Amino acid sequence: ATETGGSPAKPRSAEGLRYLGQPLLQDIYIADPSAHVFDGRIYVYGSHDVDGTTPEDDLGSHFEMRDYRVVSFDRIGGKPTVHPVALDVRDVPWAEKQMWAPDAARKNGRYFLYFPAKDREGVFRIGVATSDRPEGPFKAEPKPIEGAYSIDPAVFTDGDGASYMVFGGIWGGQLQRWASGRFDPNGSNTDLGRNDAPALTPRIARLRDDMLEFAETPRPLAIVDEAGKPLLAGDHDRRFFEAAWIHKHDGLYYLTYSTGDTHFIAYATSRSPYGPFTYRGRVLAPVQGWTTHHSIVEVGGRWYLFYHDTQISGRTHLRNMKVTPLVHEPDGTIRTIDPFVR
Ligand code: FUB
Repeated sequence: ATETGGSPAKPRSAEGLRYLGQPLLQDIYIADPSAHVFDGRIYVYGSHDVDGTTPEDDLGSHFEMRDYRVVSFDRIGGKPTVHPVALDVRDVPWAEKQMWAPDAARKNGRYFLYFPAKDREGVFRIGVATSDRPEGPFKAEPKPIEGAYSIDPAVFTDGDGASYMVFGGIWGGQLQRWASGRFDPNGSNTDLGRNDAPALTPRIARLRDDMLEFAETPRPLAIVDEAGKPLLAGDHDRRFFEAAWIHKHDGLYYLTYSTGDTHFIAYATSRSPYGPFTYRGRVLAPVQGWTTHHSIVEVGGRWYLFYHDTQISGRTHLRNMKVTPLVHEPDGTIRTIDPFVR
C-alpha cells in the first residue's frame, strides 16, 4: 500500500517522533542520502563527508570525500548501524578523488553501488561496484560505466523490473561540458550567461540486465512548464542543477532534483520515466548549508524524504542526514516540506 495523502504522514509512535528535524547520526558526517529498503531493513548510501585542505569554491572542490560508509536502520527513527568502509577510492582503478553522491540497487541477490568520482584527468565519471551484501564491502569494476559522465547517479527500478539511471549535475558536476556528448575541457564552468537557452537537464539511460552497463545511449530528460515549454537556464528557482531522483507513486513518475544556487528540492511529473516531466512545485524549502540533496522512499506503506543539512557542523561540506515524512496529495502534488517547521 502507498500513502496517497489527504492527511499528514505521522510517525506511528511517540518514540518515533524524536527523529524529526534531528541528525540521524552523530559519529560521522553522511550527506546525499539515497535510502532503500532491502529485506525490511533501511539502508542509506550517502557521501562520507570529510574535512580536507582544499579551499571552498563554486565548483565544490572542497568536497573531498574518499570512501563510502553505509548506514542502516531497522525502522524509521531506529538506532543507526554504521557499517565498515564499503568502498575506498584507493580500490577503484580508474578514480582519483571526490567520491560524491552515490546510489545503490539490488538485482538477483546482488547489490550494486553506483558512484561518481574524478578520474586522473579531473573528469567526473560514474562507476559501479558490486557485493553480495547490502552494506558491502563492494568491489569496483575496473572501468567507469561506458557513456556515463558527470555526477549524482540515482537508479530507479520500475514495476516491470527495468532499471534506469538518472544522472548529472551542472557547475562542479561538469554536465555543461558534455553538451556535445563528449567532454569539452575548455567548456564553461557553469550554466551562467545563457539565460534564454533551455536549461540543461539530467540524463537517463536504461541499465543492462547485468546492471553493470547501459543498454542504450543516455538522453536528456525534458523538464517543461505547464505550457509544455522547456524550463530556461535563467529560471534558477525551477531549473535542474543536480541530485536527480525518480520515484513512482500511483502510476505517476516523479523526478525530484536540487535547484542548486536557489537551494530548493523541486519536482516534476510524467507518465513515462523518459519524460517529458512537467514542473509541479517544491518538495523541500532550503535547508541550512549550500547543498541540498535527497531521496524519497516508501517504508512500511508510508513515504519518507531523506535529506541533509549542516546542523551539527555549521560548515557546508560537513553534512548530516535527516528524515521526515512526505505526503502525496490525492491530486498528485507533493506537500512542500519546510525543514524549519515541525
Ligand atoms: O556531495 C557532493 C555534492 O554535493 C553532491 O554530489 C551534490 O549533489 C551535492 O550534494
